[in-house]
Amino acid sequence: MTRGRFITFEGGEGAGKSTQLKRLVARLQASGHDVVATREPGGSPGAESIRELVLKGSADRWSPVTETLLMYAARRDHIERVIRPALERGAWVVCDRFADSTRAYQGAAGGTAPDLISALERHILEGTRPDLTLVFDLPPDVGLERAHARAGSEMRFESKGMAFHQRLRDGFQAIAAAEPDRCAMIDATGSLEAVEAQVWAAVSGRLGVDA
Ligand code: Z5A
Repeated sequence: MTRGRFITFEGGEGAGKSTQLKRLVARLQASGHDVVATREPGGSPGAESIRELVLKGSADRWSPVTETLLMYAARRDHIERVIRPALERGAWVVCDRFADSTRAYQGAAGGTAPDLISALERHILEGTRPDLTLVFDLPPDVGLERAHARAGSEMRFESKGMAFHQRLRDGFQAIAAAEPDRCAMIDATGSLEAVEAQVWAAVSGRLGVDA
């Protein structure tokens, strides 16, 4: 059995990841792929319980280091119970946020030491890394406006202030620049159709899928 493919969607608030993830999943399914759509923090029952803890409450409820550990506790459960079994049976796993969000939110924007994050990546991911990461990029004020306009979003991170969100954007850009073979930058400022076209070009071009 060939291992499946692992695609992650990353970027700041309100960048349009969830909207585009649904479109990509529909397109991959229409072309006959077994697709598992999932998200972080969350994606397994235990990780969804941790999501409740980490996304609710005041902006300073958890320190960046505590958040890092909570994100990695959730991620380990998600990997063990959902991501790895799906990849092993040959499915395509499409995940809304993954390890780069910890590097950007808790690391670049929050100040958690890069050494701690690298050690967690090594010991907890144990090689479960994305084949392709789509990094959605747009100015933080545009993303926050979109996120506020949409009902039902969690506000803990959205309420952290513009300087935090600018460091976040810089952090994601740095990740994409450091790993260009894995990461594709997506200009998220365009129309839904324009962004979808960029997503499809990256997935079909880099992973060789037809539709
Ligand atoms: N987090 C972390 O700190 N560390 C970690 O390791 C991980 C996560 C894994 C998850 O929250 C939070 O966890 C997240 C980071 C942190 N921070 N927050 N808050 P979430 O799952 O509730 O939300 P999110 O991941 O940040 O996504 P989002 O804010 O929901 O945004 P989005 O998924 O990128 O966007 P969207 O929901 O698809 O679109 C937002 C709105 O814009 C919506 O009304 C759309 O209709 C509209 N939209 C979308 N695309 C367009 C275009 N192209 N033009 C105009 N309008 C658009």
